[in-house]
Amino acid sequence: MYFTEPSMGLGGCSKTKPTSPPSLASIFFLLLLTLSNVSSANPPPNQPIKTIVVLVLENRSFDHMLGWMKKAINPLINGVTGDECNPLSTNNTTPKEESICFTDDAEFVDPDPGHSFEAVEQQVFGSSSIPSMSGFVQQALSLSPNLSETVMKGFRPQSVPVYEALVREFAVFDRWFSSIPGPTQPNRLFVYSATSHGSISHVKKQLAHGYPQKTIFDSLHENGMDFGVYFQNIPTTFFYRNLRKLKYIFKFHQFDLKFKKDARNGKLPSLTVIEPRYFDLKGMPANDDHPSHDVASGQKLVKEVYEALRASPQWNETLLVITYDEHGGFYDHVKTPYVNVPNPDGNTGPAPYFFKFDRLGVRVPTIMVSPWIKKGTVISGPKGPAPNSEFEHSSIPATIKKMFNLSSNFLTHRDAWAGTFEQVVGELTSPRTDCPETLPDVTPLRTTEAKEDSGLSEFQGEVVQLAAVLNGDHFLSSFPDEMSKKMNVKEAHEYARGAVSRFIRASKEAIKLGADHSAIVDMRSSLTTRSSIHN
Ligand SMILES: *[C@@H]1O[C@H](CO)[C@@H](O)[C@H](O)[C@H]1NC(C)=O
Ligand SMILES: *[C@@H]1O[C@H](CO)[C@@H](O)[C@H](O)[C@H]1NC(C)=O
Ligand SMILES: *[C@@H]1O[C@H](CO)[C@@H](O)[C@H](O)[C@H]1NC(C)=O
Ligand SMILES: *[C@@H]1O[C@H](CO)[C@@H](O)[C@H](O)[C@H]1NC(C)=O
Ligand SMILES: CC(=O)N[C@H]1CO[C@H](CO)[C@@H](O)[C@@H]1O
Repeated sequence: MYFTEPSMGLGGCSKTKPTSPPSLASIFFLLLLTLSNVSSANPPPNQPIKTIVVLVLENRSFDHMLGWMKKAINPLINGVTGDECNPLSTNNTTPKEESICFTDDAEFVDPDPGHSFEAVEQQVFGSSSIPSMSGFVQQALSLSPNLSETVMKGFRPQSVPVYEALVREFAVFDRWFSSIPGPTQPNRLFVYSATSHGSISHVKKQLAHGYPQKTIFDSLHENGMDFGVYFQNIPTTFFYRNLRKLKYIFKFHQFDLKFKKDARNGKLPSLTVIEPRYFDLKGMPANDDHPSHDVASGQKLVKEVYEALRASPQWNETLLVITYDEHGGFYDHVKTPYVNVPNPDGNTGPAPYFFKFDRLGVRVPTIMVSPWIKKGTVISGPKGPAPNSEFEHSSIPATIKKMFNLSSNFLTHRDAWAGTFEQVVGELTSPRTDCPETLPDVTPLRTTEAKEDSGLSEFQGEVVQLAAVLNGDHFLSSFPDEMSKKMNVKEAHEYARGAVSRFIRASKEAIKLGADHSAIVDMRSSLTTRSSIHN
């Protein structure tokens, strides 16, 4: 916070040694900065939104979460009827009767359906050469007999009562796709950078080292606008290397300590990112919706976030975006776009697929909330900018750029192409006053306790490796694999929490010592005590 970009013409100040708490001089300085922002970012006059809040949950398809809302809530929603079926095998020799159709009895799901690049390829294409959405059952069957039914189940609206209320009251997007037909990490990278920098899978080394591409956070910063990441276990936004820089360290806040407080005090930044809990603990269950985590915990998180925003003095200027990184292996009936989707940045995926990033992933649930949204809104495809533009995760940076009139360039060809959603708040002439103050209570779907002594999922393993890099433990010989193999969920949570707070503390120290704002603190393993700073 105390340092500014040399590009803003205030470079000399980055050498001043700030004190903590902020001195009068630095407060004055912040004021100056705020004033100078007015000229650097010019929000279009008739655009009411000043704060965009983004919450990305994990691994569920649109039909799985919201498909049945067509029947129960709004026939305009492109959901399911129950006539959507997948054959046990997509080869022509299997008789038609041998198929599984979509049902409404989704419950607590364990284990986790397939959603790697290969698995999604099979789900989307089956045995045809264009997307047929016919291979979900076959792919699930190849993992376990029970899973084939699991992937063909959707939640009854009353099982996800918070979404039921939000879909009735606000907007549902029924044509929003994940950015690539693959797993979590590359899709998450698209959300704030419109590319995965060539990754189609979880590339552990690159994740731990941090991805190099520019992010929408950097664009906001260039335009003198603020952002904040409210995290629960560990900010996965640290997978972008830039976000580890000293200049951004004050943007990271513990959700439990700060989110409600900042909402209450009207202090939420222009882009507010909420990261769910990725570790499932007794009394503190994971709320990222990832199987086997209970979606009821995700519903509770959404309720908590909504109610805090609804009560905030910023409510009338806020747009909340809730989406899912990818479909998690669950069936969806909408064919994935595969023609003329632009490659973001010239990168292609690795052998054997050499994926050109020229088609999108499976449709995911997206809900938007704001008092500027008409009750019961359903939004399908976007209106441009290209004739074949679609909503996908890159729509988030694209819309932030547009709504906040950022002068920075698009991040890649993909956000330049992705549909923008500012029209969702463009229909009313004044904010609604009838939005509910509270959302329904949620009862857990899972009847057992969290298994905090179980081994880590792939994603949790990556989070531990990120923590190891932050903590300087990646130089140890046990890195990367052994370390996360030995830990159970509870230990991993404690390790990650310790690493993050140590990294943030050391970064703040480095700032006090006058380190360059674009440096990243390089911790030594806690076995040694010193840390160093490098660019
Ligand atoms: C957007 O910003 C540009 C400067 O980058 C400015 O010329 C323009 O007037 C702004 N547009 C609106 C609608 O405020
Ligand atoms: C087609 O699928 C059936 C059932 O899974 C299997 O028994 C059969 O071998 C397959 N045939 C071919 C040609 O792949
Ligand atoms: C499959 O379902 C049956 C009956 O519901 C259960 O007994 C069995 O443990 C399940 N198998 C797996 C691999 O989940
Ligand atoms: C939001 O706008 C409505 C309508 O103008 C007004 O009644 C309400 O008090 C405003 N709420 C806040 C928190 O400013
Ligand atoms: C949080 C979490 O567990 N996410 C999962 C989502 O799916 C990927 C694979 O695509 C898993 O590796 C992650 O564990």
